[in-house]
Amino acid sequence: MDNKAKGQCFSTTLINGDGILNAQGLDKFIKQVKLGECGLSYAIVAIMGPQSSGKSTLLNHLFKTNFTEMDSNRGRRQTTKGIWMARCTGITHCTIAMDLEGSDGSERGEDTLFERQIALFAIAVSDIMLINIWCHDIGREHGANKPLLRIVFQEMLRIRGLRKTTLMLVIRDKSVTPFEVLERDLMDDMKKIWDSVPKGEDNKNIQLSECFNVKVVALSNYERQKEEFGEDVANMRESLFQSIRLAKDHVPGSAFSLSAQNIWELVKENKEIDFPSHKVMVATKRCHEIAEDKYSAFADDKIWLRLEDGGEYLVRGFKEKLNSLLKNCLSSYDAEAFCYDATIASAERKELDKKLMKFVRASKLDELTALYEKEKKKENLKHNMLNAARIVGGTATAGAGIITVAAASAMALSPAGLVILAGAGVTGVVTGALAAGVGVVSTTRKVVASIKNRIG
Ligand SMILES: Nc1nc2c(ncn2[C@@H]2O[C@H](COP(=O)(O)OP(=O)(O)O)[C@@H](O)[C@H]2O)c(=O)[nH]1
Ligand SMILES: [Mg+2]
Repeated sequence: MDNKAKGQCFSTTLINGDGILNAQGLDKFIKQVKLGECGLSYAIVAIMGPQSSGKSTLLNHLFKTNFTEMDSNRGRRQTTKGIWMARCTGITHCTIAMDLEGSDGSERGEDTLFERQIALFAIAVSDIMLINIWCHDIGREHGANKPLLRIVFQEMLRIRGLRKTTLMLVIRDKSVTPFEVLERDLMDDMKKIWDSVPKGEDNKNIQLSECFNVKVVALSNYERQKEEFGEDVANMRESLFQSIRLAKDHVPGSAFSLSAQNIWELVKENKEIDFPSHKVMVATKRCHEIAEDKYSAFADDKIWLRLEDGGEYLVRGFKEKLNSLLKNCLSSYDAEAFCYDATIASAERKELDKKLMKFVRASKLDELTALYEKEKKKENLKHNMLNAARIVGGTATAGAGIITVAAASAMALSPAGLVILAGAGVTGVVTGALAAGVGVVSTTRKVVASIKNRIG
C-alpha cells in the first residue's frame, strides 16, 4: 500500500485490550474522516473470527486499510487487541472497518467475557459483520466456528428492536468442494446452532433470517494461491458494495461517537441495549448539541458583531442582514439535524428559533435604545440651546437658515420595553452639525421600528 493511502486510513484503537474505549481517539478519527458530514450515508463493517485466520489481511486487501497483520515468521501470536478501526480507502462510499480481537486467542484462556462483549458491541454498531470460518471446520462437530457463531447469535438476541444486520460468512482456504455444497453445509451448521440458542419468551419463534441477511463467500488460500485470492477478494468486494450502499438504518455519522460510547457502557455494565430508545436518546442529545453550536456560532458571527456595534454599518440594510443571519443559522441547523428523528429535530429547532429571537431582542434592542438615547440627549441639548436663544431673541438663526422647533420630542415605553419615539417632530430648515444629529436620531428610530417589525 502506498503511503498516501496509509495516511488516509487514520487507523486507531477504538477499544483497547483492557476494555477501555478511546473516546478522544474516536472523536479525532470522526473529524479526520468527516463522518459527521455523511449523515446516514456511511457503513460500518466489522470482522470477527479465530485468531490468525487472516482477518486483518482480508480487510487490508478489501479496503486498502492498514491494520497490523501477523508476521508468519514470528509465530502465530495475537496482533489485534480489542477493536481497531480505520477508514476504508478503496471505496467511494464512506466506510469504516473494524478489526476485532481474535476469538480464540490463547492469551485470554477460557474466559469468553471480553469476546462476548466485543461481539455484542460490534453487532450493535455495525451494518455488516464478516465472520471468518475455516473451510475445514464446516460440518465438523467441534469446529472452531461453532462457539463463535453461538456467541454472535446469543448476543444478537440480547438487543431489543435491532435492525437487521448483514452477516457475511467468509470461508477461508476453500477446498475443491463445490461452493454450493460448502454453502449448504455451512447453512445447516448455522441453523443447528441457531435452533440450540435459548431465545426467551419474547423471541421464542424468531427465525435467523429475521435478524440477519446471511451471505456466504469463499476465498482461496492467501499464502498459497495469491492470485486466486486476489480475484476472490475482488468478487467479494463487489458483493459487499451492494450491502454497504444499502446500509442506512443506523445513527447519523455525527452521533456515532456518542452512540458507540453509550453502547459500550451498556455492554460493560451488562445492561440491555434497546435500539429504538437508544436512537431517541442519541437524537435528543445530538439535536440539542447542534442547536447549541448554531446558537453560539450566531452570537460570535462577525457580521452579527458588526451589527451589534452599530455605527454606520448599522443603518445600512440592518433588517435584511439580521434576517439573513437568522435564516442561515436555522438552515445550518437543518442541514445537520435532518437525518435525526423528525419530531425531535423539529422540537429542538423551535427552541433554537425562540432562543435566537430572545437573544436578538435582548442584545440588539438594548444597544439601539442606548444609541437612540445618546443621540436624543445630544438633540435635546441643542434643542434647549435653541429654545433658550428663541426665548431671548424671538427667532434664532443658525448658519444660513431659520429653525423652528414645532413640537418637543417625547419618549414612551412600549409594552415590549422598547423605547420608541412618540410624536417627535422637527421642522424647519436645519443646517451643519444639527442636521447630522437629527439625521442619526431619525435613522435610529427607523431601525428600531424595523427590528421591532421583524421580531415583535
Ligand atoms: N492459511 C491462510 N493464512 C492466511 C490467510 N490470510 C492471511 N494469512 C496469514 O495468516 C497470518 C495471520 O494473518 P492476520 O491477518 O494477521 O490474521 P488475524 O489475526 O486474523 O488478523 C499471517 O501470516 C497471514 O499471512 C489465508 O487466507 N489463509
Ligand atoms: Mg488481526
